[in-house]
Parts: sequence; structure tokens; C-alpha cells
Amino acid sequence: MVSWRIGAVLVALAVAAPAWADDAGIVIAIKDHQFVPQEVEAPAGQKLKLVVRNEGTTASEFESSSLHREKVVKPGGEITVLVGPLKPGDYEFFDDFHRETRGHLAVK
Ligand SMILES: [Cu+2]
Repeated sequence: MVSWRIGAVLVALAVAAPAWADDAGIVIAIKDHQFVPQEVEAPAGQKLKLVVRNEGTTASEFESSSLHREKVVKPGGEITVLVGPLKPGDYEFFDDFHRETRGHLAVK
């Protein structure tokens, strides 16, 4: 059970982070062991919200060494990954459970 105090803190945090509140983020799906899209463009110097949806029937792990992120995505599930601000460049990501599944984030 969450006490009202913790609830109040969570509400305060949600209000303090308006940048994400109305931003749907960059959606990347995983379908048939492919990222869709495989190449995602994003602006440099900004915080980015990546939404990774697993539309497959097996678990995946969204992972990126250059972004320093790794998170399991259940079949039919969705995760949110916050990154940035990033410098221009190419940031590769992959499914650590199916390593041939790769994509990249082109930051410009
Ligand atoms: Cu991993």
C-alpha cells in the first residue's frame, strides 16, 4: 500500500517533469525480430524519450552500449527509455536476446 505521503511525492515529481508529460516520444516497435524502424532520427542536445514496444511473442531486451541502457521488454509489452541530451552521432541498439536484431539512433 502506498501512503498518501509517497503519493504526494509522486504527484510532485510528475508535475516537476513536464517535459515528458505531453511528449509521446519516439516509438520503436520490435516485430518479427526486427526493429521498426531500424533507423531512428533524433535531434542533438535534447532529452529524448524512446518508447520500445514488443509486438513479438518472445521477450526482448533493448540494449545499447553507446546509450548505456538495457531493459527487458515482455512480449506485448512496452518500456520507456530516457536518454540524452546526446551529441550528434550514431548510437546503435540491439536486442540482447536476439543479437541479430539491430537498429540505430542517428542523432543530428
Ligand atoms: Cu543485456
